[in-house]
Amino acid sequence: MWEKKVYMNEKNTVFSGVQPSGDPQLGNYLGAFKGWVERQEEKDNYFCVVDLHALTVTPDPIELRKQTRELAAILFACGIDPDKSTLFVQSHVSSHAESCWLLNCVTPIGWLERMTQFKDKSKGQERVSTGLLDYPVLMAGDILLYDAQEVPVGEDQKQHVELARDIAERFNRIYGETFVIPEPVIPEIGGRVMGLNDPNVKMSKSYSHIRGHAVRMLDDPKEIERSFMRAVTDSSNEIRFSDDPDRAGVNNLLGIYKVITGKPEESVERDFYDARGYGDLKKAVAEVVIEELSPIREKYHQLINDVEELDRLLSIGAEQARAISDQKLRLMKEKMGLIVS
Ligand code: ATP
Ligand code: LTN
Repeated sequence: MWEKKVYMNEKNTVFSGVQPSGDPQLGNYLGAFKGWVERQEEKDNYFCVVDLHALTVTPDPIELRKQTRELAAILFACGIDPDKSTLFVQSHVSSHAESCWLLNCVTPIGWLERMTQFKDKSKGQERVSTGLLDYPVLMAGDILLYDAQEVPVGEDQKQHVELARDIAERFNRIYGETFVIPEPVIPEIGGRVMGLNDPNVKMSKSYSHIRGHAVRMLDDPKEIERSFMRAVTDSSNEIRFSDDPDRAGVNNLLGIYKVITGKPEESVERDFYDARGYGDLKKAVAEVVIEELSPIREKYHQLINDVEELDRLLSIGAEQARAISDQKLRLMKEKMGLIVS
């Protein structure tokens, strides 16, 4: 009876993180933030601005501090509600960096050298920081400290979540049951928004300074319209979903329209039966994006102009995160044979 009651009241724990590494873009919103907000009620949520991860590529200190606050403000503006979710900055909760060291000691180095992101980011670089190699272990700590069952991420981060599972299993095997084994959750829709200047490359905030690549979440309506009007398409003038790589531009535009309007594909295509060409499609997509992002931009400006309130919200988040993660860190230390005071 007691067990049943606990089970019925229990929500799955969700953990996800985002790096303050550039201007948040439409892909971050559709592939991540929108879903986080929509599912807040159903889950026990931890959302983290992962500033320690951002350090792996040596950002400018002033920019990093600024982008950390901006990203947190954007997340609150999207609708992350401090009464329903814990939103905090990674470096405010010291158990993240500490758990990374402990997990390093059970992670074979070969597991890290095999990571696709590490190989991509280190390719052609003369010097690569140890932090870049160790990035997935810090990420494993983020997830495992909260016993998260679900980790919503884009396709590109699936390998890192799988590594977190391997690390958790190895730790449990060596030291006894300690961690819940997490699952990556990849959104079906909005999973991959592509660059407007090159629809074969994922839209990404670290390229958001490149002209024509991204729609930044804080762009004003004129800029958003301009970006869509310049978007790369093809010469066929056919407004239909397709997996043909030559038609990736139009497919991307239709995908964005579909996620925002929530319409099924047939109905999206029907909306463009009478369109006179790609110009009409681009205008329609720009319109729904502008409508979606405008209230977020307004709320963002209110919050970012009240840094005291923003920092207050973040310190509440950090306190809530500490209450959970400190206990798990203590357990890890005990299991590993450290003297816990
Ligand atoms: P960076 O350029 O710093 O890697 P990014 O824009 O690729 O940044 P991340 O910080 O890696 O974004 O990811 C934050 C979240 O946004 C993740 O869940 C990721 O999967 C999602 N995301 C990022 N870009 C896209 C995209 N183009 N389409 C869908 N989801 C995306
Ligand atoms: N590596 C992730 C960000 C990230 C994360 C996490 C995501 C850091 N820690 C824990 C999920 C869970 C990225 O670049 N998107």
